[in-house]
Amino acid sequence: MTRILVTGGAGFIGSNYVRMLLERGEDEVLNLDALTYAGNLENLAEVEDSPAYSFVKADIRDAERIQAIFEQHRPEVVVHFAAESHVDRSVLDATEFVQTNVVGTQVLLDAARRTGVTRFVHVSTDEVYGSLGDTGLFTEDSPLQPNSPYSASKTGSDLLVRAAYHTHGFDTVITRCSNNYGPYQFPEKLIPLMIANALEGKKLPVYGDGKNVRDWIHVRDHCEGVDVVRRRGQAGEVYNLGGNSERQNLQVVRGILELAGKGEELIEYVTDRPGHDRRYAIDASKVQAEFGWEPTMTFEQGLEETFRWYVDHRDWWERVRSGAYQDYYARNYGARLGG
Ligand code: NAD
Ligand code: TDX
Repeated sequence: MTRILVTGGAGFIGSNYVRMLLERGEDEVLNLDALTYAGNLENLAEVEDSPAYSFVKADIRDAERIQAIFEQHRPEVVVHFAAESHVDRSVLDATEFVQTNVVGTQVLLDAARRTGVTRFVHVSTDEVYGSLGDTGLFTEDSPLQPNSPYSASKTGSDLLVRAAYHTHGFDTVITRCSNNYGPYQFPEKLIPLMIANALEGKKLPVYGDGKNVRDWIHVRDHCEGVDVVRRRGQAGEVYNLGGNSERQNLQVVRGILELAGKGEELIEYVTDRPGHDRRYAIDASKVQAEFGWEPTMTFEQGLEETFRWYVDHRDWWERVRSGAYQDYYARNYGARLGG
């Protein structure tokens, strides 16, 4: 059994990853999460009674507290998901992005190195590479050209992880994945937002011309990819993970409307996101060649499964949509959406 400390395990991808580890039953999991607006322990209700699971509420920006937790629990491996993750929020205010994504990552690296952690897995994103034109794919050697405060802060954290390896010989690996979707995704990201709005008969706010392209991957495939890199990745290396499923936003939105049995009149074109990256697409051939990992779910299969999940878990997303989230929704879309 490996003692794995997962940061951000109450969020979307982190909770899917924790569930996967506990269902497999090979490791002990300590979930460290500050429970921001995006962190919800309900996501782990099915597995929280497992004897191999424990939770600690802590903020990765708090160096003293983080050091004490590492000294007490002595994790062997860290898998670092915790982050401010939504691009639109970073456009409105980048402060928390710099504090959590950059400063928080350095706090974790320091505590992990000082307490003898043997491997640090940093979960990054394809957005660090910037934007593509109509052709080509991001490889691990593509230049880092982030365009949003979110992606710039993720790039900052990637570079600090890289520096910990090169300067201190600390064992780190970095994964860079494309857009995730699936159960427990906070309904501010494209797919769950559009599903929830379609189910409620609300307008579906499409930014710009709707022709921006994302490479979609089901969260379970991403979690498998992170785990293969945790077990088999080489120290100091970066591994791209992608879904081989490029879709224009409008294709995604139309697919959701079809599943919901609703018409295109619900689509509303709204002012574009400032600095909106046009296209992301990932070349994941390195991880495929070295470890045989590849995504297993087609986008159409995954979207339908995800749609059903949101239909069956309406109480979950209605609860998370209340309160603080509503304030953000009004700030981001208030002036953009008519009626
Ligand atoms: P999320 O916003 O759903 O979850 C983030 C989690 O981190 C939450 O549980 C939150 O409470 C926690 N957190 C935030 N600030 C914290 C702090 N200061 N201290 C401790 N915990 C804190 O995010 P997600 O979509 O699950 O993304 C997880 C990771 O994967 C992020 O690092 C993100 O950059 C990366 N990633 C996401 C995607 C995607 O499509 N969602 C794609 C590639 C990479
Ligand atoms: O209301 C919307 N309307 C719209 O047209 C929203 C929320 C999004 N969009 C567009 C913007 C993007 O082109 O949909 C696309 C996807 O948007 P998001 O779901 O916000 O994802 P993205 O900006 O691509 O970033 C995501 O993928 C990389 C995650 O949020 C990041 O955490 C991850 O690193």
